[in-house]
Amino acid sequence: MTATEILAPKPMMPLIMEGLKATGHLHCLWEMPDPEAFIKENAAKIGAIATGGHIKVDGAYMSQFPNLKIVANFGVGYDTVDANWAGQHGITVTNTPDVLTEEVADTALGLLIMTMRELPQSERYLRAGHWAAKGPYPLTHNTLRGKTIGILALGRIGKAIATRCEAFGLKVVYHGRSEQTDVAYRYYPTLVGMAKDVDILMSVAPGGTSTFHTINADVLAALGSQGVLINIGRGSVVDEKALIQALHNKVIFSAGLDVFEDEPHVPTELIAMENVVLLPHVGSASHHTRNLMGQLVVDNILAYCAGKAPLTPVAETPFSGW
Ligand code: 8YV
Repeated sequence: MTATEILAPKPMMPLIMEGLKATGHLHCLWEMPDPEAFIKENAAKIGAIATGGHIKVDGAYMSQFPNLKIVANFGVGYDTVDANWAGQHGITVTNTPDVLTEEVADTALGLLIMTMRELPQSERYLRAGHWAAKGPYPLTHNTLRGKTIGILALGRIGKAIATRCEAFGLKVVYHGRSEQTDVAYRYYPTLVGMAKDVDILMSVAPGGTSTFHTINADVLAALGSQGVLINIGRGSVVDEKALIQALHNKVIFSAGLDVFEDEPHVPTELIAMENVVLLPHVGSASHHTRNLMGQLVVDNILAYCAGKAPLTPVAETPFSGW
């Protein structure tokens, strides 16, 4: 059967809700008096799920819907969706690449400069009245001048960050699964090897089991006491406990983090530290970019509804017809 109905398990941004409601086939699970009963009664009719990473869309979840064809994920990262399972069961997963690349790269550079030049700390200093009372904010230990940055995962966003870093005069190197022939940056086959050689480690790596705790105590030790970690990718890539230890024991100098292991919960140890800059996962968070991402979610599902190819299927689920 062609499953015509669309399920939203959790609320998403108004642009997505309105775009999907306009089909006349959207079902908002949180509005149901008995969500479980709704799923039992309507499972076979559901062809599309729109998700924003708030719930785990794993094999167990997807298998409730025998005619599910598409899971449209809000975000370029789709670590909350089991895309391998989907691919094995004829379900297409879509994400929202490209439209957020420049915004996330901008945020990464902002976070990098904030961390290196202690801008949030110096702003706090001014607001606390210390400038007038105690004199100027101390000179910062760090600067971007003469530094080398190592990018973990040189994908679309990694490359946009690299371009910006070059413009700032930084030397760029990278580590990833494989060497890329179309870039001039030096490739390091191991992360520890790269961490030893760089001043700044910039993680853009996606989440999921294959990258879980890739940045561990060994990598942080290799980065060294003058080293700075910036994470704009996914919190799960960094062993947060090891990071807290490393910051506490001055194994590394400082960190700038936009993502965390258990969002929106940020360890109190990190919040108490002066040598970290913490952002609440705002990499892509402008109206401009989030609207583009939201529209892509809608357009992927509308493509399914019209029997057309999805716009942005992920690598694990190449489209071969509905
Ligand atoms: C979003 C992101 O904040 O695209 C991603 O993978 O991490 C961000 O752009 C996130 O997807 C919102 O849920």
